[in-house]
Amino acid sequence: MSALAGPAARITVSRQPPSSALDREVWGPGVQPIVVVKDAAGVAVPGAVVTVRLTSGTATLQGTLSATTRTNGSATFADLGIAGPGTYSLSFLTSSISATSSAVKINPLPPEAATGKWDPPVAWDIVPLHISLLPTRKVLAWGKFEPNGTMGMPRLWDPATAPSSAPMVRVDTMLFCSGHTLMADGRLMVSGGHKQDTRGLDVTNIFDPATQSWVPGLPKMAKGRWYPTVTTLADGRVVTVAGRDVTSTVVLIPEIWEGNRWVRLTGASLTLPYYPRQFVAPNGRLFYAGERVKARWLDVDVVTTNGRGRWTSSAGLTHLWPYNRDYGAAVMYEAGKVLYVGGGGDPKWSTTDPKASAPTATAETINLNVTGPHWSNTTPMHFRRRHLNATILPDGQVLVTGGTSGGGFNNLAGAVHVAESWDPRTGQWTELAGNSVDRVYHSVSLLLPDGRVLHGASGDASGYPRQPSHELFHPPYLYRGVRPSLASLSKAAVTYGETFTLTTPNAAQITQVRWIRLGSVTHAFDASQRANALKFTRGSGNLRVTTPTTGRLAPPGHYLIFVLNRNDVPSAGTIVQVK
Ligand SMILES: [Cu+2]
Repeated sequence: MSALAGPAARITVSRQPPSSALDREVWGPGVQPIVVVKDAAGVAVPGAVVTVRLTSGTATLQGTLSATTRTNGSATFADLGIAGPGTYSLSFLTSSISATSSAVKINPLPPEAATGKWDPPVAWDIVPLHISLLPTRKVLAWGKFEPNGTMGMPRLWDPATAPSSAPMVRVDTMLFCSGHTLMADGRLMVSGGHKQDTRGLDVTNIFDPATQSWVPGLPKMAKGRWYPTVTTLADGRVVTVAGRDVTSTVVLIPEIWEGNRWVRLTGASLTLPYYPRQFVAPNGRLFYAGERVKARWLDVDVVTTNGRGRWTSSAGLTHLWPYNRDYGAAVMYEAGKVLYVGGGGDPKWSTTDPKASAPTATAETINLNVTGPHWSNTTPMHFRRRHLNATILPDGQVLVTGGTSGGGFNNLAGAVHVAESWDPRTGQWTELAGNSVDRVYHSVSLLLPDGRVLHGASGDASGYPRQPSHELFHPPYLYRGVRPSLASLSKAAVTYGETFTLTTPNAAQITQVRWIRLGSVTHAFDASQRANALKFTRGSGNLRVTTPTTGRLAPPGHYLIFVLNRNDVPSAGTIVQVK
């Protein structure tokens, strides 16, 4: 067929670029230019390589700057955009013929594209200081007290509605100061609870999002837990570490949920502070990142003369900042890579490690994928913070919100409102817009499926102001023009090392695919969130995405999957389960 066409003699623009767009915006697939190449007799010329450039000006044309004509003589550009405000035309060139597009006006980015934006506070009738995103896309949250001072009851909130009207989900134990995380099957494990301050209950509560109810009659733990951390392991078992029991004694022995009951890991006796910041590592062990100066490994299956379980450490696991990072935040922002940021500053904090008089702005990272891992400094935040929250964003950056720069346990005078984000590619922090409410001790942050971040709560403990509200943060990526859209997944549940199909009209524009595990947050730590960049190949109208090879890299459960373009603009998230 192509042999019938003569040399290219005529080129026309059959679909013009957008009449206006934002600086650096990746134009949507519906306004990417199409050109048609024909020979002198009007016969379509296939296989002609068409290049594009700007006719004038100092701006930069971005994206893939060539396209090849198909059988019908048309060539569709994939991901063009222009960096640099102004008005431009594109020139399409093949052989020695060219065509010029209509004008494209490139508008400067709004300030929010650099700083993001906060919505005004939204009222709750409780302080949502324990908060989890469920696989149903609803949010389960509870505080210490009801407005009338009785025991706090969970609320099941649909983010499309007003939180003050969220229905109560009754539970028979006080879940304040429990530990919680999403389980492999999408239910929420809640370990321990509140007898009174510093005295924990030994109860197990599991919330089933499918039935919107609590599972009754579960076995109890050996010890009460007040301020424990609960982590879902690579094989779906769940381990509860630390906290205080009903006699206010620090619980030394972790317990593991396996076969629907708790088993004590008596070989792993260790004094750890409240809400240890811990993660499943690529070696399958649990990595305790802090707040103690020395990080540690927990092996839940090894058996020693002391019984099952063992803690170990090594020289590189000692933090560079030589003080407790109490109420700092930690995130595993990519498999095996942990950021520990801020914390410290309470001279009365009860551990044997050295204590600083003011919180730190410093941040450290560790890569657990290598042998002999060690902490390294990354750049410090612009503000000292404790009681900060750290949230993994769809673009791979880590958002830090709230906290206080002041020394002492919870220094309201030092409340920090300016948010910051850390880019793992550069190690740099960027100052973002500030929220309006002091959110310090008992504050939370949670990534929502649409890519916004809920920052809420604070207080609800004696002596500190109650903040029964949240504010939504719109990250800068929501102000950089049209977002890619993720139409569908070929399946709702995937296995490890599996390749599945993700349908998106932006397939030709996607440069990253990332999933982030659903969050479950309290006390400046999310025990459930973690992220993986996923490998993929581009097809026509779809991507073939490959899941991590093992639960050690991505513990089983539900993740929000996002696709991103080369301008780091993410789609909204779709929930997928890996098991
Ligand atoms: Cu508390």
